[in-house]
Amino acid sequence: MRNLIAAVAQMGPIARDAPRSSAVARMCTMMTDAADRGASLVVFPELALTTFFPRWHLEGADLDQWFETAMPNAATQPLFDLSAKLNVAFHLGYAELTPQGQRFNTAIMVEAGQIVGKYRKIHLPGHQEPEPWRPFQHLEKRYFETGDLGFSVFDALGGKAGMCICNDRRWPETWRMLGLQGAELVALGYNTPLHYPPAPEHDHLQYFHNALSIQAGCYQNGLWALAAAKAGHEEGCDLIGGSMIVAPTGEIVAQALGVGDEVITARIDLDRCAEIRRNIFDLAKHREPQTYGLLTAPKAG
Ligand code: CDV
Repeated sequence: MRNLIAAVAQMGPIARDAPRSSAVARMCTMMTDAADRGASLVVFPELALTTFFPRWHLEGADLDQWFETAMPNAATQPLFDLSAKLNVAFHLGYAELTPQGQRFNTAIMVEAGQIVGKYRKIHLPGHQEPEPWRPFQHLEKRYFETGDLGFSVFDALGGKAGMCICNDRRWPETWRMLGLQGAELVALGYNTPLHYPPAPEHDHLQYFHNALSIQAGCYQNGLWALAAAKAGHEEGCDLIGGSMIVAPTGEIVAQALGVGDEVITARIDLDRCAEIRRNIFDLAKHREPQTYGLLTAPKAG
């Protein structure tokens, strides 16, 4: 199956007091919609089961409540069951608490009821300590460890797939690491506030920077991207929409129009990756890694 219909399921806001079952029910509705349109994959957002809790300073049980200690679990089992019934693979972002007590911002790819890929977010934005001057916090650096699974590429949907999460999409290293391993399809979810407190002069560029990053990543590595937003006015914070499916040429082939629950689909021909990879971005032929040493030097400061 080198040629498939893929879906991105953007989600509108999730209230702080909404149980996981309500988010899962919304995802099941969108998975059914995607299947009705012939999709064999549906991509859900980052931290898709709950509201975006890093916007608050939380401790102890108030923090633990947002994390999953097993996957699947009782709340998410309906998604796994529906996926198997409809024969639709899915990508899901969630907060993971491991048996060893480690916390990660995680995404999985599930195909035929099995987890075939797992990724833990590497580029964690925000800050460690609460900063009261902000209208809302962004405490990902406090709540999550840097992902320890690397940027891995795995077999899925008849091709090579990879994942990244939200802030990762802004970093060319993310895409290049996936591209170098032959990824043909990258699934990603995001929660991006419209207002960026440290540099509000860039607020009007949020949609542009989202598209710019994803389109550049696709073109420069010759791969497809399926990018799903959690969008809309969530607990006083506006999150951008703009979920999209991008071709290896960098062209947007489908895009969400609103900031609510919305399924978009596109036909994806994985063989189109070769249009870019055999030509301008033939990585094996044209890269000059002996000149890129600074890219892997330890970071300053
Ligand atoms: N969830 C995120 O990683 N959000 C960041 C914001 C904070 C800049 C993003 O890169 O979209």
